Order: sequence, then structure tokens, then C-alpha cells
Amino acid sequence: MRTPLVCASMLMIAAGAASAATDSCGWESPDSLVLATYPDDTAITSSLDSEQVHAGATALKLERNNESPTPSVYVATVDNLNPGDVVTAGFWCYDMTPGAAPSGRIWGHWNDDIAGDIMGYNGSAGGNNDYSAGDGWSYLEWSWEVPADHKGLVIEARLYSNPGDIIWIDDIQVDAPDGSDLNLACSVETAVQEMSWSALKASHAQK
Ligand SMILES: [Ca+2]
Repeated sequence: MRTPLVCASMLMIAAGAASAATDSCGWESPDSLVLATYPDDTAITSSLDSEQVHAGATALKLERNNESPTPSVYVATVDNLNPGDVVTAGFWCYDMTPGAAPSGRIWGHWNDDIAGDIMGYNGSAGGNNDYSAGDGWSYLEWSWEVPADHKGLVIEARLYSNPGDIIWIDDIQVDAPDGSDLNLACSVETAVQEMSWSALKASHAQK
């Protein structure tokens, strides 16, 4: 009689250890746009915008301001990673110029002191060599495996374009290992979502 109970307990522990720190959000609050802008805040103007939206009421609008090389916004960080861990991230990007600027790309770099300095840089982590398709919304995704000498990953939305060009980003999802510290740029909950939950609760209460 005791053996099945022990097995069940062990399975529960195993399932807990294997679960991932997955999170997603979709840029619905002006208080929660980007974690940082590279190389500095003058490179890209980030704003909440309703002109192009993948889901919800708004998306992140990115406008390139100057000729700074490979400008990007930091859309997520994952800290306290271990060697061999895999992080998968993706977001939707709106671009209506196939094969030409502006285009978006998902990219990553290592920063082993994210808490101390969000702009810290410990080498490129690479990313998807494909750009946004240029026929509306396309999903850009990449997976990174953590090498032995790094613990922090910064996920970037890169903007390949000329000054004045604009792209939109929406609905990011990141799958990170359990125990890691995942932070999404758009993770602040909005009043709209809170109202939706209230409405949902009210509709259930009436039944
Ligand atoms: Ca949205």
C-alpha cells in the first residue's frame, strides 16, 4: 500500500522541477514599455500605439531616431540561469516593407549582472537571422542554450531601418526554466485587464 504513495509523491516533485517559468504580455499599459534602449534613450522612441495591433487595444510602437548602429529595445531579461538551460522567446512584429527597411529581428546578449546594470554586456547570444516578413504581422522566435560561463540573458527587439522608420511589436512570450528570474517589459497589468477579470467574476457569480 505504501509504494504507490511514494511513487505519486516522487512524480509530483519531478513535475514541479520540470515546470517552466513561462510568461507573456501584450503591451497594454503606458507604464510598462521597454526595460532599456540601446545604445541610449535617444536611439529609439518607444510608445503605446493603437494604429497597428496584434491583440488587445495597443502595441509597442518603435521609431528609429538617428544613425546609431544596431539600435534595439530590451523586451525581456532572464537571470539566474544555469549552464545547459534553454530559453525560448518570441514576439509578433508588424512590418509592411518586404525585403527592405524597416524590419524587426529578435536577438539576445549575455549580461551576468542584470540586477546591477541593465546595460551590462558580456557577449552576443545570437538570434534569429530572419527579419520580419514585411507582409503584416509575423512571429519572430529564437531559443538560446546557456553556456557554462553565463547566467543572464537579455532579449532584444532590433530595428533595422533608417531614421524615421517605424515598426510595431506585440504579444511577447518567454519560456524559461523553473527557478530562473524572468522579467518582461510589458508585464504590468492594466486597468482594462482588471476590469475584464471583474466582469468575468461578476458573470460567474450570476450563474
Ligand atoms: Ca497588444
